[in-house]
Amino acid sequence: MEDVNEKVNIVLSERTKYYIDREEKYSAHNYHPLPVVLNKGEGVYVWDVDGKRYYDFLSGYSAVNQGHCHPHIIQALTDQAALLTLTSRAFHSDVFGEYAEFLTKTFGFDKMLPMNSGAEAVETAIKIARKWGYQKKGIAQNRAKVITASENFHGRTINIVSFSTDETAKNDFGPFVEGYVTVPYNDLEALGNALQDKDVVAFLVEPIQGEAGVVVPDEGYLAKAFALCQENNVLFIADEIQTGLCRTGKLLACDYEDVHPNMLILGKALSGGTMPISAVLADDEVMLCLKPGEHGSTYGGSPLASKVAIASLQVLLEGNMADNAYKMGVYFRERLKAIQHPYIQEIRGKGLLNALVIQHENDNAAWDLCLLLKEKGLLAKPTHGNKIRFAPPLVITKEQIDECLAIIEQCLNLLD
Ligand code: IF1
Repeated sequence: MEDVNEKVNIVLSERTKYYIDREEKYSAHNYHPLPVVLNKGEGVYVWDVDGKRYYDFLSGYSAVNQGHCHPHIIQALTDQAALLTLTSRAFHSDVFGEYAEFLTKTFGFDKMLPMNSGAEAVETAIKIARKWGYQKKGIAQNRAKVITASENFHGRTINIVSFSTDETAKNDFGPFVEGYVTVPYNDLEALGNALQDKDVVAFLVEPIQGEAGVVVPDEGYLAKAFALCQENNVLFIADEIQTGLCRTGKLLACDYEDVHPNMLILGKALSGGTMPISAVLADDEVMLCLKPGEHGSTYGGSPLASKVAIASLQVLLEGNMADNAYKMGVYFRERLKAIQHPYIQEIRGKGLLNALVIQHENDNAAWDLCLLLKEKGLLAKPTHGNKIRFAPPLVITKEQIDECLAIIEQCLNLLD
């Protein structure tokens, strides 16, 4: 492998090219991955097919908060996999109730509804909110509206992209679903005005916008938005699929403002990166609007998912991973700012959900920087052009952060 010269000149091994070419030939081109082929993960590290080790600063988009292949989670997975993986919800299992009790008591809700992908859980929350609107708020049939924020990301289904403001996510996927109102993120006046519409059943929001480039709202925004929703008898739905489960330095990002949402959506790290596990949590007044046969999924709440989710949550709680994320996040942002590199426009985030905003005349600077970082042993990916998300597993140590800061500074200096 040639060393990196001034221009980002990446030479791929024959082995790497083989795997990339095969994917290119036989799978849809719905992603543009960094040119690296991984075959092993452990803790904060992943390895490529040539045996090179990297720091993983994406963590599977915050699904691997616990670190890759956490032994306690893998043990729970393999033990249950050998016993009983799926009953469907046509029958009961001996572990789903244990999972439901653990999850609801951990987050302070009466009930949970288990799903698989994050998008499925978002869809579920919207369906429940509409039901609640018709049955409890007395809205006329098919009039329910949900308020969402501009630059949102909540998944890729047709319904969810119906309220996306990102043309790339919705272009040529119409016709779209009605019943959504968009307000600017972090704008309480706009939200207050939109809440005057009596057909509004819910406000669906990310406590920090991940895909938009780790956009942190003003201090107090979440609390005041929640209060406005309460005043107008509207459900506040927190999508904590990416910000939840210790990622931002608290168990939930909503915890920074003591907001207890009417509905909480979890996913990603709920399985520690092993399999799709998501859930919606709410109190009885909302959740019991759903009656048997009105919603479900084949794998939701399976014995396998139940045991994996219990283990994943145990690891986060018993490992005090929120505390480490908080401390390492403060340290990381302070040390990165101290570099004071001319290409650094902004560093923002909470806990270990951070983004570096690049200022550079070359539009590909963020991508080029990620290529350089890869060469130096750190994997990260740009989001929305000039922002690079830095989100390592929450088990990272101060020494490892120091090593990564040195790599980042070295690559900023290599970027021409
Ligand atoms: C992709 C983004 C991150 C999410 C929030 C729901 C979902 C996601 C706040 C849906 C999923 C993933 C999806 C993945 C890339 C990644 C992503 F860039 F797309 F937006 F993390 F920021 N709510 N986010 O972040 O969960 O159905 O994927 O399980 O689609 O490219 P999912």
